[in-house]
Amino acid sequence: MFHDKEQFKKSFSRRLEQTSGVSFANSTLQHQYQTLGMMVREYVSSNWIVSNEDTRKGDHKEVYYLSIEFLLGRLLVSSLVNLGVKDLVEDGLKELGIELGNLEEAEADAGLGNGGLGRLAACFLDSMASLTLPGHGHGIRYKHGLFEQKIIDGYQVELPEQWLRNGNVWEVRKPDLAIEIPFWGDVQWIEKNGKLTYVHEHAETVLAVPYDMPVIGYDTDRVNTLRLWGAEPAKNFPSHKDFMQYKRDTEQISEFLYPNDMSNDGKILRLKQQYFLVRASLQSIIREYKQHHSDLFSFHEHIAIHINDTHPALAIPELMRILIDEEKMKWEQAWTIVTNTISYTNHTILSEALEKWSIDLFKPLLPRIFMIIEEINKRFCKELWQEYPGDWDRIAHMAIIAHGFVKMAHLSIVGSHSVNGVAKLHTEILKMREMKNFHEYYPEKFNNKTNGITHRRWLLQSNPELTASINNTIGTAWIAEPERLRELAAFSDDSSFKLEIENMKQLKKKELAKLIFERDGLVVDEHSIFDVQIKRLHAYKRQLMNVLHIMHLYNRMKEDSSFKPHPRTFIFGAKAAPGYEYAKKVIKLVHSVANIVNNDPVSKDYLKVVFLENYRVSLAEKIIPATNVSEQISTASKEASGTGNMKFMMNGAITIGTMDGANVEMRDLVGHENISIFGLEAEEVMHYERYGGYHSHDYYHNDRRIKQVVDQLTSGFFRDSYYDFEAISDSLLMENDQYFVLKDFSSYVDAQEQVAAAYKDRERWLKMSILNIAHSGFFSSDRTVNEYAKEIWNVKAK
Ligand code: HBZ
Repeated sequence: MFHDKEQFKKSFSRRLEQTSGVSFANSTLQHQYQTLGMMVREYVSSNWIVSNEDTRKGDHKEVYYLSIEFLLGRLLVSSLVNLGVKDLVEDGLKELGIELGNLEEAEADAGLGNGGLGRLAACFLDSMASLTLPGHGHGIRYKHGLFEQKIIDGYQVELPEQWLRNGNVWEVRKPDLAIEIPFWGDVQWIEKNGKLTYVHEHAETVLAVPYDMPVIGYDTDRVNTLRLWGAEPAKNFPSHKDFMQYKRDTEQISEFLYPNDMSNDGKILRLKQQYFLVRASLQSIIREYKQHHSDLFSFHEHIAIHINDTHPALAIPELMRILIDEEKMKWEQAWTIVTNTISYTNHTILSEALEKWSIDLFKPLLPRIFMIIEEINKRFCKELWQEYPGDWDRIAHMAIIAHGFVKMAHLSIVGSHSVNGVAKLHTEILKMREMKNFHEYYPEKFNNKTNGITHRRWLLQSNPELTASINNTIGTAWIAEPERLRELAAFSDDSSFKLEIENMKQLKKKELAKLIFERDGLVVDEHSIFDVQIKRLHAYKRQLMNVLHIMHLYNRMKEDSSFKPHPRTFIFGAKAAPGYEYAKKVIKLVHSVANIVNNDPVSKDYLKVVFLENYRVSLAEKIIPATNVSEQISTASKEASGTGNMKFMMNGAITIGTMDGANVEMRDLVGHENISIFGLEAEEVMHYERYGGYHSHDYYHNDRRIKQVVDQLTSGFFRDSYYDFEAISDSLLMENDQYFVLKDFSSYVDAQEQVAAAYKDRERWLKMSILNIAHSGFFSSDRTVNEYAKEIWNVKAK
């Protein structure tokens, strides 16, 4: 069906009419998209079956990646790229009068994640399949992904996201493989055949129904599976309950993705989601495993289970439960299997994000799991007592259950054989600070796996023009071995390659300028510097510092008519968690600054501020290729890695950033002269945090530029929002500027000036840009996933 163009055209038109029930001439984009989607699924189905049967044979180790989020984005074009049929399809459709780009837009983003953590899971799926690793995902099929953001008068408003409105062509519902999940009830110990065993009585049961999606690798027959679980009422619903009420309560479990990245709100529905995911996934993994193994004694030799942050950490007590209660193993034996099966990635050191569950809430919902965690904790504390006799303080700090809470990070460390951070600096901070006690006790468990991104989506698919230039210059071997992008370094002084790089960027900027005009009616100068900060809105990511810098540039222009900066378009995209008031004020501030700067005759030809509403994966794919300057300006030590930074680098943007997360490794690779680094370093930040000594008032009083912009927040300078920015001003002055915005301001301004100077020097800029692309291959998630496979999972490519 995709072998030659004529054949493709024929099957496409025939199927379109068969499946949509309208004539080709009357078909809509949605009909056309659905038809092409179905054709792709059918095309991969035989390879999918072969891969699945291969799994069932059980002659090699498989890995399961458990994640509460998979931020997949759109799948049509990435599937066509990975199958190597994109050009053929694009040409064929064109001859039928259809633009592939329009079909692409007919697909809703699968936005089943908040940000970096969820997108990382999606990149890993792509890499595992492309490397022919037998690796599968398990997650939740949220009916509504991350909320849709509308901006009204500069304020964020959240609407429910509806990605399933037109169905989902990529999924196959498998009701025959549904699994019952019990909540609540009581645990009774009874004697059975002379042995004490437990029964879980009076539980309320929810049905977990799997929806499978094929994960198609690049240039390979391997098709892995992403299994997403949906919650439905079980057959035997509790008789004491009203059915409609019971139905609502069960379906609620997979209704919404929690929109809080970072903050832990301790809600019972969230805990239900976590156990729902874990229990369904483990049952399904073990059910398949048992098709070719009679017992679970060597489970860990055949299966690796990875938990993406602590959200699926209940996999540890749940697997213990299965081995002890169902398989009747001894505790010690079960524990060996569990710890050798599970591995854990930590994504943050921010204390407000660390998950803990109050016992009062946990114990009634998951009575048996709670008992098992108590036992894990008891045994762990006993071990600690032997190692550190009398050191109560240390033991209390390390305990899994303490002060009425279950600490999920502690459970994850104790119950796994590997704990990894997501960039070198982050892993060092984990080892030396945040998890110091655990690192001392289990040094062998800790390791680093610097994050990566799939270069297929983030370069081949989103920037085919740049991809073509690279191919013309160094050939195509880099696609299978992305580190070979380094061969581009030899062309960093080549004037014809420079010209091509310049042209490609210009093309993408033109496309983005058009999009901005269509969305907002705003005309931006295509030849201005496109300076971009796109990521979740957070105090530690310091979008505020970026805005204050824009205000400062504006103030300079107003005061000094000879100051004419190189024209710049500042582009923002960010969702704020719905309950995060500060973040919402920063969004409002971006709009208020835009209002002034974009309209004042003094500044409007030099400075433009754009906020792109409803930032998501598909929008990132359009923004990143068009970017000149990538803003990665978090307070040092706070951003575990960042992955957006890598996408920009791979598309030839120059980074302005702090020594934080993976920025540090980017600088080491590309060289300090090709990246603009500024601000406090992690050690300095942590020193201030521990010992004090930073007083934001000093910076406010001693730097006229700072005083001016901070005063403007509350002085009536923004006529439309007189009281809005008091909280922001307070965070900087009254609350002593927790994220060191004022402290880093001056070095940020200097770094921005250097970036502007570098941009003016065309030769230098293009050389920097080429060298960034050339050194970005390390950040392919293929490298990352290979490291996980070899050093943590012990799984091999097929
Ligand atoms: O994970 C991010 C880190 O902030 C970022 O530095 C890193 O690059 C990325 C991948 O490792 N963390 C998140 O995105 N975290 C969440 O989205 C999140 C979601 C739900 C939570 C907590 C955190 O309950």
